[in-house]
Amino acid sequence: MYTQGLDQQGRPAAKPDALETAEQLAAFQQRVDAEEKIEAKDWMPEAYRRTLIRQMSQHAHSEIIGMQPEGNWLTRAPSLKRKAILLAKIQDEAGHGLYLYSAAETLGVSRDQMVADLLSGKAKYSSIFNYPTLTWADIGAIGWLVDGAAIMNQIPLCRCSYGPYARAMVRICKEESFHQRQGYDILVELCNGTKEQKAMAQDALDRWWWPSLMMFGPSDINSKHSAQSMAWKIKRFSNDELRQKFIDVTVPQAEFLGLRVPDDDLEHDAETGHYRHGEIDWQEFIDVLAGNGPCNQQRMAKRRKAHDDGAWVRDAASAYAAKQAARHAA
Ligand code: FAQ
Repeated sequence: MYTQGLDQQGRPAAKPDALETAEQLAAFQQRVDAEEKIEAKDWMPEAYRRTLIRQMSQHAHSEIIGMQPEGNWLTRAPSLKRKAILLAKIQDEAGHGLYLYSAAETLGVSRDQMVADLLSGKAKYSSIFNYPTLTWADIGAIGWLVDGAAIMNQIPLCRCSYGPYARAMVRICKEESFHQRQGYDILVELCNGTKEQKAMAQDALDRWWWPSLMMFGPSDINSKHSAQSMAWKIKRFSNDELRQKFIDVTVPQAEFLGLRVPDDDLEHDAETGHYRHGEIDWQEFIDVLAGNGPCNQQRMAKRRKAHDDGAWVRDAASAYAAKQAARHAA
């Protein structure tokens, strides 16, 4: 299907930006500045559409790939209650992926195309999901830190200028907030448990702390999209601002657990009220984005296999839809 503004593959058409007049761009910016929501059928600059498709599809892919590290512990959760909770959380992540694919489809790109871009390696997903879950405490750390970072980044997205994305984020944030608490609850229990359980919690924090800080993206000076995305009110805060908010909220939570944040340079600045933190290893971030993290290959191989294994379901659904359509036409 050919949708206006898109090519036949469902990608934003290579419509030269030069065809967009200064008046159109100014009127668009005025609407954004006035905090009006931009809706699917409204005129928008092609670069705005492309930016949203990139960010929203990356976000959706992250939710889908993000099920894998937790799925690893479904059969080994320490109790039936923990298993049921984890299963519900993972199902929520799948749901978030689906809302986000649907919201991105309102921009004209097809879900098939977005999935093809993930499977071919063209589209990214969050760096954090390329790290392994070695112990049960990692499931606690994912909820506490990864969902915690996700919430910090995503609450402002509820006020994103693009209506369908902003509305999808409202429900997602409510669910993420529940996820964050279940992760913290796992760690509270471990930290109040045996010496070995507490050591397991500390080890999880040691391994997940820095990758969680990297979730917010490159530092502001290296963030190529931030300035434009903030002008368009897709992003409301810069990567470094959100990272700082996350650190300020999370360090006291670690102290409550009796755990040590693995950063020798971490220091509370009484004057600013913020924590100063040590240097992030950006080379590690670049390596993970380049496909060389500990689990990149495994994550993509599993995703491709799941996609191939599901081909019969898609075929059956299409055949059924065609039969229904034919019956309807007759
Ligand atoms: N990983 O110029 P910027 C979750 C890329 S959901 C990989 O700063 P931008 C729920 C970026 O795409 C987690 N790539 O880019 C859950 C760009 O590359 P490109 C996902 C990254 O877009 C919990 C380049 O670097 N959340 O956790 C990362 O303005 C538990 C330059 O960066 C979202 O996606 C990264 N960490 O800001 C699920 C939220 N950071 O495309 C399961 C929505 C940057 O030019 C279990 N997204 N890159 O080749 C955003 O807010 C933004 O896209 C940022 C990046 C903040 C991630």
